[in-house]
Amino acid sequence: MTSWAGPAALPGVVGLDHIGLAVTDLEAAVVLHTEILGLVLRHRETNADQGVVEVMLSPAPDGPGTQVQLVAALDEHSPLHRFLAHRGPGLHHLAYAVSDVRNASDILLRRGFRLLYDAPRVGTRGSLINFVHPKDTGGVLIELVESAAQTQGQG
Ligand code: V0V
Ligand code: CO
Repeated sequence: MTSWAGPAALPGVVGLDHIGLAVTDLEAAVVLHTEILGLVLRHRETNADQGVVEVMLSPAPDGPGTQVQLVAALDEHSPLHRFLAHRGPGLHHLAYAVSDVRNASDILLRRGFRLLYDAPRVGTRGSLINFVHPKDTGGVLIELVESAAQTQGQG
């Protein structure tokens, strides 16, 4: 049976932006996802604030759609380094596209969820991001992403 969001549900979730995979060997993971699985490499970026090198790939040749984000630790201080040491490579986070990351974070905070940052930080391609603690969301690290286009009022 279809369940519709109630009035207290999070507003402005506009899509599943990406699925984050923690990897130890970024170049091997890129080869797997492009040469074997046939995804298209769309973007590569180092995010020192997040302690990661990340690569965005898309299964759709004619548009980005939901993407796969490969994330590798930049150094041993990275949260990714800790994750890989404890749990090994694998699914790391789910990123929902939201129309307003501050608003979404505030609403979740008021409902008792732990947000990792007091204010959004910069994510891939100039997006604004925050995370909900995995212990509050059934063991899944949830990222909220407001794309740069949305921030600039273009989308
Ligand atoms: C840790 N835990 C996770 C988890 N990371 N559970 C599910 N998914 C994850 N990704 C669990 C871990 O197994 C422990 O459970 C517990 O949480 C505490 O773990 P910990 O090792 O002590 O870790 P903490 O608490 O020091 O740090 C966990 C958090 C940290 C989530 C707070 O990883 C963090 O700050 N993450 C946000 C930043 C991040 O991940 N950036 C990389 C993506 P047990 O064993 O006690 O049951 S960057 C990105 O996506 C970008 C740039 C983008 O998209 O634009
Ligand atoms: Co991400």
